[in-house]
Amino acid sequence: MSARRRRLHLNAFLMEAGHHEAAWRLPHSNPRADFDLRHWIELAQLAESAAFDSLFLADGPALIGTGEFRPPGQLEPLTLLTALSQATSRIGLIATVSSTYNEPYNLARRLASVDHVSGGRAGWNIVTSAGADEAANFGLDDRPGHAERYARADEFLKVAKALWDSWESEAVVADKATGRYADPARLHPLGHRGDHFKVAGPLNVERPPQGYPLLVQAGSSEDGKDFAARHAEAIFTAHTTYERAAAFYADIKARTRAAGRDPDGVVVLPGIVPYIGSTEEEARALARQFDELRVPEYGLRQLAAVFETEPSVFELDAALPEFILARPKLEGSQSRSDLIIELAVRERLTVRQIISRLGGGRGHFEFVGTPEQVADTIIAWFEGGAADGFNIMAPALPSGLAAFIEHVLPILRGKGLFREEYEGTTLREHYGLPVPANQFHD
Ligand SMILES: Cc1cc2nc3c(=O)[nH]c(=O)nc-3n(C[C@H](O)[C@H](O)[C@@H](O)COP(=O)(O)O)c2cc1C
Repeated sequence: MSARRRRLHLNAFLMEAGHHEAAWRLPHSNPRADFDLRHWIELAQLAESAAFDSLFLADGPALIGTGEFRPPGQLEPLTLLTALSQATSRIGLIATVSSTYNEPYNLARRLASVDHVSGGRAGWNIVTSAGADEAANFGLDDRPGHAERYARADEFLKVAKALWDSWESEAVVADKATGRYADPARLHPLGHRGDHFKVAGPLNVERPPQGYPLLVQAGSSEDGKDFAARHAEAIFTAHTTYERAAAFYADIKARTRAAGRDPDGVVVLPGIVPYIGSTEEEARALARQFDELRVPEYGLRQLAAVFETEPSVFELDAALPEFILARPKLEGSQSRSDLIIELAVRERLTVRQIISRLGGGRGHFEFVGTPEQVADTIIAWFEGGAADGFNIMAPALPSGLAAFIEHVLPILRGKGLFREEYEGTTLREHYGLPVPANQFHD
């Protein structure tokens, strides 16, 4: 075992003008940031200047809401990260991509391509897509059920890994003298025939520099945790309290062990939305500024979407309706609906208070305080067994990321908990994770 001190892993989770739903309305925000490549390059270079492990992008193949109250579109993340790979040289590049609305061959190829053009910096945040609106964009009348989506994801991963392995590292000979380009014995067809996919292979992209892109996962239901234990090398997760995060952390490490994998090979990364002020009062004023810009109608619609119901079932000054609390598991996002119910019941929140609490990070942990308090919280979760690092979700971008870098990172570095500069060049190296063995090569 390495005697090296355990270090925090920090991703810059980027989202147009910021994670808060009203970020685009702040005086200094660019409301058109979503499609402005200069904005994304500025953020990527800012995060890389601070030696963050990775950029992280969420995604889904449907409009977010109706667009009435918040920018509803997104650049396609693998395209955006490809562009950003040419404006950076070290930082990892993690894209969220659905296993439900893609085919393994196309997606394995696109991810392998990003890994090649970025020199080994690609990561795939695997999601199964919770929204019913997404299915309607793919020729389906109904969204596939929760268990069905995870069954498909499992087979998807099996096929994608085989495709990435289908070229052995030594497959290309490129011998000009003999005219022999590749060794066919080192190119492996799959002949896969399963419940969801039939894939011949091999891939038409040679084995990526990292073996395969770093496999990240988001989806913290029971099915999601079992899936993560089998496949994920990093997990993005949402928790509103330290206790819930610590329970999740212990659970996921135990499931990973039970799946026959090394629990240290799975990096657990909760999200945190930090509102940073030089005094507590200043931080509270900052958080208030965001909250006052929210349009409650947007929050209500988002809440209704999570609970797969209509906004009209909610009363702003009442608690969540009984039928929401009493319903069996949803077919959409189970962990997020559970999280909101748990938060609402624990803190006895009205609907008005709930949508305010979800405005900054959609259920991720929000923290309002001084740089020292933010750093102390991060350290408490890290050292107390609730996190291996965090997805930093700045409420406004770039200002919130800049504040975190300028005021919080020096404290973490002062305690030896975060790197001063990059020590490796690939995302796997930043995470301290090995290149996976090739299943076709012994
Ligand atoms: C922290 C977190 C982040 C997520 N981010 C996304 C995302 O960016 N895009 C998406 O389609 N689904 C996202 N999901 C939802 C799930 O991947 C999936 O679509 C859902 O059905 C499974 O979540 P569950 O396992 O909690 O039910 C996220 C889930 C979690 C817990």
